[in-house]
Amino acid sequence: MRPRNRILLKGTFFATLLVVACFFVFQAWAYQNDDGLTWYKLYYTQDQKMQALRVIQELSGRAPEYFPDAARPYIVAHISPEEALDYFNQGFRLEEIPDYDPKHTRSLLSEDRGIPGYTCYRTVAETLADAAQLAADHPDLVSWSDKGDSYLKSTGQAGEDIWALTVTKSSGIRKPTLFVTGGVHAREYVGPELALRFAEYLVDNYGTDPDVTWLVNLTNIVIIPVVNPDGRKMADDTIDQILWRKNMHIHDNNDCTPWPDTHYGTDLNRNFKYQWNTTGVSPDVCNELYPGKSAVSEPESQALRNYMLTMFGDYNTSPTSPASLDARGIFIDLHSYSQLVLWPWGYDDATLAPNSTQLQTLGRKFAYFNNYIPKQAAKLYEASGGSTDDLYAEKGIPSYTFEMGTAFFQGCTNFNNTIAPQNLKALVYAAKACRLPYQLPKGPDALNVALNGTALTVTINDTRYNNGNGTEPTQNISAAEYYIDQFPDPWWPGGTPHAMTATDGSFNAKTENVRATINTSGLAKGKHFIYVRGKDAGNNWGPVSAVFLTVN
Ligand code: 0X9
Ligand code: ZN
Repeated sequence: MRPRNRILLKGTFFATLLVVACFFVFQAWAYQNDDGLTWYKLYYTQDQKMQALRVIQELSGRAPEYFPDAARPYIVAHISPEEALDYFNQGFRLEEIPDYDPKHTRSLLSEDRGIPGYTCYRTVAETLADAAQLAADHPDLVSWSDKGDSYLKSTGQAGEDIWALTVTKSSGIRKPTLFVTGGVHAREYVGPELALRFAEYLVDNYGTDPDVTWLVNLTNIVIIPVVNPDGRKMADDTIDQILWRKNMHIHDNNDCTPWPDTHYGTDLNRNFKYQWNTTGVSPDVCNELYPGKSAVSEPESQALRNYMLTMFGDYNTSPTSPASLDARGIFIDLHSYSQLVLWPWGYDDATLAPNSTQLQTLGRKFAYFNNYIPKQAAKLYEASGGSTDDLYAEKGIPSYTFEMGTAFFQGCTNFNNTIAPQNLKALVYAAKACRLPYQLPKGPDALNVALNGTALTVTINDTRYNNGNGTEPTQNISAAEYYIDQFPDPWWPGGTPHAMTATDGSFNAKTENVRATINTSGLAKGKHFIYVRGKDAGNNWGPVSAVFLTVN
């Protein structure tokens, strides 16, 4: 945190006017540029919105940016001491910005979007607006709905709703759920952006990419991009580099000033029910790990918890007995940073989750895609009251934390080139595997699915795990098969499998090229799905990959 000089001017106007005037003169003297102007933040209230817009116009190029969506909205303005006093008298609160760099910011006059200096990340307002637009543009694929209030909203202050995006093709069929959350911790820029890009990737490739198409047809993909919008608005402000983590709930009338060095709020990832307030927490309301007054005390965690408990079946009888291996659904909570894939338990490093072996297999599979280290969450450090422990404890659903990247305010080059593409692949795999998450990850992947006329070729590979923390057992490939339009799933038995053969004549390796010739007689004209999967010698079928077959 760079040092700052924070001066908030408030109090009775007449009593302070003289002091204030002297102060401005001093500040202007201390920080003014050669032109006699000083950089200030002009904070305004919701009631002063129109007034703020007038100031921006009035100052023209001297008010290069503003933050209408910040928890405390403000304008950045380059003004004289006389102007500063004038704005103060008009009701603005002023705070000088000693080392403001105009080159760092987006211009008010342009169409620039994103967090200033980190423009690959949409602000809270942009994220919510773009998600709402995605739903408006694709009503058959996307819905956008309000699942509750943030703390500030629930207490009648500004605040936001907690919004959920569901990507799935409207139909009456049963679907398993992949649930993805981002932005539980305000300062972690990567999560919300990745979550929304995942939704956009699915929508953009629906109908052209065969895997995306069946995934959206047959899966409920539910995404809450910003679980903690109030806190994230604080962290959207890069002039101050406010590394806000928690929500915006002030406890015991303690606002924990001087922030940004300490912060008020509840750590939402310590506020969930299972094992609440047992490990990795602090009773100090100003500590980053303050877990709240009681389990699920915060409106954000209530909204998230109530909603997530409705979207999954119940696959365990208690947190201490293994969930059924037929469980359906996956939960991934996107955080940053540390390049880790983590699974329950998080609260205790001496207790293995009852499905620890299966959680580890899927964790090593995710880590194959993002190249992170897979491990039990509590082996990083013990932390109670996380949402992933809670869902796994309640329902037996495999639940993961991705700790992505290498910084909270992660640079955009790394995000765009590495973090986003790698983690998108992990999320697509999660969408495939959520049909049977305790079984499919043991099986091989079907890759390079290609059709040349009626000649179908595929590579079946059993070796795709990250072995950076223990080695996942792998087996030779033992079979491969394809289905025409009938998706192989225990919910819909009776599809017709067509066996494929090893291109080299025998199934005797961990990676096999396989082939078949598709008999298209009797198929209706138009587009068909060819679904392919492979099996290993441990009798584990892997997830499906698809290709389109067009019959003319
Ligand atoms: O502490 C957290 O809530 C997560 N890390 S973060 O840096 N994003 O704050 C980790 C949660 C995973 N659980 C455990 N380590 N127990
Ligand atoms: Zn986090």
